[in-house]
Amino acid sequence: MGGQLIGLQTLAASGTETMRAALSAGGCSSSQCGSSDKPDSMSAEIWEKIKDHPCYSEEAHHYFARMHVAVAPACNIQCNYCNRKYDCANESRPGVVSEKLTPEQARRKVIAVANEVPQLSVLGIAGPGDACYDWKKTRETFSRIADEIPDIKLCLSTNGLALPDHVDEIATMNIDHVTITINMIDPQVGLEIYPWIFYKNRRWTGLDASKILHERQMLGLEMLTTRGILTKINSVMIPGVNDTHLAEVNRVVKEKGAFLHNIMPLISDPAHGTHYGLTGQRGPTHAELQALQAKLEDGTKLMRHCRQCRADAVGLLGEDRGQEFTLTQVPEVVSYDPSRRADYRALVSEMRGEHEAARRAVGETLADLETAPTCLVAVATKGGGRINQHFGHAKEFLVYEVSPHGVRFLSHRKTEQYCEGGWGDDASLDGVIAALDGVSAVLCGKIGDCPKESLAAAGIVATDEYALEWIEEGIGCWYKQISQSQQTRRSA
Ligand code: CLF
Ligand code: SF4
Repeated sequence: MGGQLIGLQTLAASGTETMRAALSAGGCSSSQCGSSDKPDSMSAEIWEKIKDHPCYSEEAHHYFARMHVAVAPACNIQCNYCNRKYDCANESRPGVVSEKLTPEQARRKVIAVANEVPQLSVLGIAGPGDACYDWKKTRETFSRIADEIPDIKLCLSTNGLALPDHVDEIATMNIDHVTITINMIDPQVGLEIYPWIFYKNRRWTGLDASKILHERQMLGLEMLTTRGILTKINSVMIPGVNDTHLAEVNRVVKEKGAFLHNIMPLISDPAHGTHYGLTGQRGPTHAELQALQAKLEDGTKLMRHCRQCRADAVGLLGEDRGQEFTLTQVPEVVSYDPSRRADYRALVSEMRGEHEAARRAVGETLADLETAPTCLVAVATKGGGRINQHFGHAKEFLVYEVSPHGVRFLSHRKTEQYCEGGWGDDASLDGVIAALDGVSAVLCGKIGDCPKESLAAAGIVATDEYALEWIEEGIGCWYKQISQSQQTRRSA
């Protein structure tokens, strides 16, 4: 195996033929089935809505990109994990300040990105502030952009308080995806999260505030469900405040038709100056988050690939190209050229058919390994569904669970990049090893002997033997190989 490693970013900058050749490299060619294949668990109509949305479909996040524009900074509630100097922590990573734009500046920026980033499929408004409270700016931004790029998906995130006032317009504007942050369905729990809200021209505190917010969130969710708009519920997991309560939240939002539930860990830091940061409220550990996700397995479908991205993020979920598209770098006059996005989509449509076929084939192969134990495998990828990133360049690893039941995405683990400017840094490698706790193997596009030996000493197999293969295919082959060699050793 081996060969040149090609990321989607490179592909996107290439001509159509180069894109085709590179996207095809290393893949399974046993099937010609198309991307219209939908999972058995959903209708064709829903699949059509989510198949290009990187947040609503885990599969789509390998191929498609989102961008956010921060156009609606006003907010009508106070959350204890926010101090308003930073992005809205209901959707984005706290402690980050995004570039605020007018609707016209946002239009220019989105067109500039759409011309350069063919993976772009979704435009989101996700703070700072509340997209529904600052509705005029949200509406103007979406309508300007939808006029010029009609196939871009519009997506917004809200705390829900002002949502019911705008659901009818949301429906007529073809906004197919709405995120509501719901941290509680019991106003008593809300008392510890929301010190006040601003509603009907006055400020409400205490249980009244919490009750109003809860009722408005439930009403908004029901109204969206009735209109067939897909909803994602974000819940910030706050240990000792709502962590045990979130199972109940999951049950209720499922009942009310939510499509997806995204449990986000509270990120709390005194430097952020938030109430929780200053009072020492901790966020959940990785293990606590995973334990809760495991408990919710049978409830509303869970989102596990959220990156808590910036309110001005641009690119695939694991990357952020926002700094390449700050307002000063965007031309004063821009005109949209749809050709590269169209070419890219046509190619992805072909390739994800192959990917799906490879996934199915892996499932069938693994089913024979009845007695093999479940393992966690980490993968370094630049996108496209392939094992295609150099170990030393990875800033995150995707972690999959593999067993005779198949290969299943579990989570991502962020880490410091080990290799900068051609040199590996031992301190960073210790961090990478710590981030890979519990993982049996790392599959990557390339890895040197030195990190490979250190990983082996920590009990982690690292290999580039599956470079450029589909992620599930590579993991399946590795698993089959080690399971069979273990079996041979046992019977010898
Ligand atoms: Fe943006 Fe949110 Fe739409 Fe996605 S993000 S508004 S649904 S387009 Fe996605 Fe980013 Fe997680 Fe949000 S990874 S923080 S879930
Ligand atoms: Fe901050 Fe968002 Fe909460 Fe408003 S809704 S207080 S911007 S975290």
